[in-house]
Amino acid sequence: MIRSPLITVITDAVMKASRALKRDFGEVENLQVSRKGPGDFVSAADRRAEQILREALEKARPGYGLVLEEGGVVEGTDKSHRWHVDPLDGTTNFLHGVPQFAISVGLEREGQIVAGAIYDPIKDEMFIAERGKGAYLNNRRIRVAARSDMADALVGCGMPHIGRGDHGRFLRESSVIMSHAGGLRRFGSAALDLAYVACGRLDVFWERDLNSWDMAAGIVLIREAGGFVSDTEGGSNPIETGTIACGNETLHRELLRLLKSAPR
Ligand code: 2AM
Ligand code: CA
Repeated sequence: MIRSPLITVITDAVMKASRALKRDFGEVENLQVSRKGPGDFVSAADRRAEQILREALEKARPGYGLVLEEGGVVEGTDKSHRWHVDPLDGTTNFLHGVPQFAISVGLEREGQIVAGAIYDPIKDEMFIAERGKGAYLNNRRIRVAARSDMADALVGCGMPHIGRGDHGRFLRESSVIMSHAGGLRRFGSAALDLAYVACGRLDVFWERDLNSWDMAAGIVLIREAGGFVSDTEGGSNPIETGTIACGNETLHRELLRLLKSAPR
């Protein structure tokens, strides 16, 4: 377990916000039957969790900037530190009462992601990592999976939906992956998918059209778990391009090769 002051700041903030989110998830399950659905309620839950995170992080580290999914960019006086905060990753799951969502908080220092946490309040799984100190799930050290054959691999992905992304491209890419992979999954929370790569549940993962708050914590988790992370073209900065591909060294390389082989 990492017991640094920084990790304590992050996990304390995340646990505080998770209590509100979990309570609200209980309500959402009751709202499914209402005609209007739980949409507005979920937006409020999202904003509430973000507010709790923001207050806790600002109190513990005054001056750090923030990049918030709901609130946008908050400039800090300390120009070398920025939090990337997703108070509810997997919003569509949450809205539909599907228990697969997470809070994700990552810290950028001088352009590098140096620490992060991804917390699944339903399964009570806290994934944490700090640069140079390893990656952990609850109190256990985690590693990416060691498989080297795509035919045995469980591949995670994110798919675009109505009004978003390039649907044709996703179909062409997933078609190539499907014909090589042991299995393909789409769980609906990119942050948790990245955490699952870090602990070896998923062998590889790719997705396009993501934002910094979806990926920041996951990037440091996977690297500290011995994995490789790039954008979908193999470039070194997923946050810049908004695309991500990751896994162990061998399967990450194979994933990039397969994506490249898909017709444009
Ligand atoms: P969200 O739940 O916080 O919106 C689904 O494939 C994944 O993509 C989720 O992690 C979702 O995060 C993320 N995502 C990022 N930007 C999105 C967008 N504009 N629309 C839908 N999902 C988005
Ligand atoms: Ca998200």
